[in-house]
Amino acid sequence: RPVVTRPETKTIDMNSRSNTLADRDIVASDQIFGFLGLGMMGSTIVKDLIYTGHKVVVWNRTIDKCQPFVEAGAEVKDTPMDVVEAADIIFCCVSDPKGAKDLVFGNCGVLQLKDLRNKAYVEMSTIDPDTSLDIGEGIKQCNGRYLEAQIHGSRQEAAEGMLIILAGGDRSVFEECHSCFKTIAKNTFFLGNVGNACKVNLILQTILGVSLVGLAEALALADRFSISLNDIIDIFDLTSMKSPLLLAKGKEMAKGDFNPQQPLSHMQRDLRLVLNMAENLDQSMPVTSITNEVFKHTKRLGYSEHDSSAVFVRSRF
Ligand code: NA7
Repeated sequence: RPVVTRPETKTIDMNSRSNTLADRDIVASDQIFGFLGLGMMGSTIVKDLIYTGHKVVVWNRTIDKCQPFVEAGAEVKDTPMDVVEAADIIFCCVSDPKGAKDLVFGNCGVLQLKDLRNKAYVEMSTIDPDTSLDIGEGIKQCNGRYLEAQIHGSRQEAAEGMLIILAGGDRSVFEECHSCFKTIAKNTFFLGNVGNACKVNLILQTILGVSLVGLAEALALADRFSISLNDIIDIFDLTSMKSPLLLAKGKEMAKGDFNPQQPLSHMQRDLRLVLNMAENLDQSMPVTSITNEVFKHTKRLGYSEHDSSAVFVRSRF
């Protein structure tokens, strides 16, 4: 069993800007935007929203993470419910479906306000379609509007304003979020009803997860033959199989640099959600099942917080 050092905890650099932001010609909406969840993704998004002139009210479970945003001009609230009271459109960006549901249905959660008329709720946390339908229904029952806006991309892509937004639900909310989405994403898709965007996001994650395990196994085999991994990557780059992401992940595997761009725990969470969806449809996904087991095992080895490319470590055993 390898000795695993935890990846360095990064704090957000409030002064960094993506190169593309200045060229985007963003006219900030004058609505007040609430933001629940200041993890790596949430922080990066809120920092850019403030920079492009949006009025932002924030909350995070660990309150210390709010401080840099106060200094940058955001208002901080004590509970999710307080954020909803103060804002017109509320974004949520937390780790998983359970966290996303807690913030809506839990103590001091969004629905404690009871009357959400003139409010809109936008779910950015990666969740499954059923969770999104439940959240959407809860918001609707209190007369609010709901949009799922799944963010596809790594932390680096978030820092560069190059995410892809996959949205489903209330089209008017989608349109009212235009200046926010333009700030953080290179492309935005409206995919119809609630649930559709979650499905598309998880389908894309399936492609990514399966590809990473294939890449890791192939590089581990090369390593057993003592073939230089850098040579394999250079040759791979010349083939029609190459993709920017697989090249980048291959280089990380070769270097053993697993700085979390997309944490391994998030990848395994996504595969679990995919398999639950497939189970409900009796859809057979044998390769995805094995891929999930591989990520699960790598988690047990201590690589939850590392990048998904750390799956290479397990393949080398
Ligand atoms: P991080 O950096 O791991 O941050 C996770 C955030 O979620 C962080 O703000 C956590 O608060 C928050 N969180 C987690 N569970 C809960 C519960 N139960 N209640 C309240 N808040 C919670 O993840 P990322 O920012 O990279 O990713 C966030 C989402 O974007 C994820 O779904 C990705 O797939 C897309 P904490 O600071 O720990 O108190």
